[in-house]
Amino acid sequence: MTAEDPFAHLHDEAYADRYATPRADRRTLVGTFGRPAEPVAGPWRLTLDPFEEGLRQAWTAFDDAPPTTWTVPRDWDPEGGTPVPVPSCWNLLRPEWTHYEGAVWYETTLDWAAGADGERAFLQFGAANYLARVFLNGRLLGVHAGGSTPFSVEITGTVRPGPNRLMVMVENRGRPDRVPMHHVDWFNYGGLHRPVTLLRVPPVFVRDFGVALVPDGTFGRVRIDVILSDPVEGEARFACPDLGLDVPVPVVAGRASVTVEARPDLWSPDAPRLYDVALAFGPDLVTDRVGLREIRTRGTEIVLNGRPLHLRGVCVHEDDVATGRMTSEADVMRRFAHLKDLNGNFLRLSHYPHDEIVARLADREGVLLWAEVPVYWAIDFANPATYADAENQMLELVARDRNRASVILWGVGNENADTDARLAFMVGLAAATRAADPTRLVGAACLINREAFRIEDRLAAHLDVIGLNEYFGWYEPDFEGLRRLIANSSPDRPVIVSETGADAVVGLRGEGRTLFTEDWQAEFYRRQAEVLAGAPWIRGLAAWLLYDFRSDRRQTRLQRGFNRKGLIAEDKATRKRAFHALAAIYAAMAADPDPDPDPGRQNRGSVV
Ligand code: GCB
Repeated sequence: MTAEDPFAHLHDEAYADRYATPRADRRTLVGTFGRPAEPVAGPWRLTLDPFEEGLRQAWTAFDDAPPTTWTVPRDWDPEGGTPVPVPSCWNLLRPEWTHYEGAVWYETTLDWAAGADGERAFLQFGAANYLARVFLNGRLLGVHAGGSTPFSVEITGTVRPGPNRLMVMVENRGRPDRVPMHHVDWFNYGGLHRPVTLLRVPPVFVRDFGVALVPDGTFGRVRIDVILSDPVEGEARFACPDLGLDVPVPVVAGRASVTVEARPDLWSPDAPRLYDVALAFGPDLVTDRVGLREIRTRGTEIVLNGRPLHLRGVCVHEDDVATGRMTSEADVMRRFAHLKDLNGNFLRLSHYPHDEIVARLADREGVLLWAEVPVYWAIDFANPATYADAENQMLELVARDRNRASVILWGVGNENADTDARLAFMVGLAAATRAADPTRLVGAACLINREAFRIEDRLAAHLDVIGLNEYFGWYEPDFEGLRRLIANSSPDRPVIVSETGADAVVGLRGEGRTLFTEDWQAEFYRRQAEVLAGAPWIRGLAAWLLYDFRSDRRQTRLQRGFNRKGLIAEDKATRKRAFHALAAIYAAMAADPDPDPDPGRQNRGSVV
């Protein structure tokens, strides 16, 4: 488009090509690590832009001039936007926005006061669903894909003292090439649903800082990994006062890895011991609070700190009737309290990365976590761009949560048909995940052969833990298939039932297998538990799921836009009968957690 031809943009369908770079991805992600993060508090305004006129017409180049001074008409001005809070999901802010999927513009003024000489500054976004383009003073600073992981853009050099115009375009269309694709069983909330903050750092700074127990069975070595912003040489210093550690860390070409001897109290759900750690490089100082533990498999067992572990869990979506995907500490602590009342020790964070505070609080509270990326159902496995997106989301998640002891397993996929393209995709993703983080297990929710009734998925050979999603007794009328599946399967590695469940409407009662009744949902869990007890290689259960959640696939008079498999209704308060049934099952499991240990195991320790 030129200034001379106000109509050229109407005929330019390649308009988005001008806004494809620079990418904001895992390479540009800056860990906060205890540095003060200033909230970009707004006020923010939001404008819906279903046709992406903002890109077509370059709204980002507009100045603040009032309409009385315009020489040509405009289709956007900052005053036209609706004041909105950030973070938030736009769907819940106005009734007419509930089902809006498309582009919006967030706009605010960033007031800037320069800091120390040479200081660099970054804007950090906790998450933006799905595609975000960040413009400061009309300049595109970064494009990020993926709705649930953090990203940063550097504003040094673009930001000026005084007011700066910050515009963020967020677009959340369901598309077949995205991760997830358009067809999912949850609600596609849009927007800046996690905090936006400003981070100031020295000219050369610590981008990434990992601290983990070396998983070699000795429980006596701690590895420290550091990545700096620039390929410099020098020496960093690592300290952990409670372990008596204060050691030099030589940096070569901006990277460092050292292993030190230490005898930490190991982190576990019963004793979630955390240590304060710090790393200094020049004027930069980063800190964290980490648990040190070892998670591995041994035959068909999952082993935490050398002791077999049985996972008593429940899946949970990040969904709230009032705030959508936006979460809070109180919401997370309520989840943990419900898990405790279920006599559980494990949450599967379905089906995408949840807010960073979840794993931080789980570290503190001693909750075990399965964290995953939304490689869900029939995503475009043959598309290299889709793979790159999935891998980037996974590596951003790993970078964000690598120091969280509570995260024991990375989930690389959920219920994906076993095609060649999917196998290549998932094997690559599992390998990339392991390479980025050798201190956790890699798993996925796998498939069942529904004719031969056995666990059969070529991906299983590439995983540490096989996830099994099964709904015998709900989508299938009885449990016979599950009995056969158990009799016909002899996996050589641990299996977790990564989902099983039944819908129930609060207060609906009935005899026998009357679907959607609280009675059948409760009985379903009792029968499931009986049958699953016959499989010694099943090392955990993640019931589907803690709370009812919004899903537009669910439109019967009983569902009314909600998946009703919650043990608790969407009010996050009303417990269904199945809640108590599962609590009793888990109480019994906790009392006798490992009735049939792996026969190959030599020394049986006590069970966590
Ligand atoms: C599944 C999916 C989960 C669904 C659930 C259901 O297997 O993994 O996302 O919500 O079943 O309720 O059908």
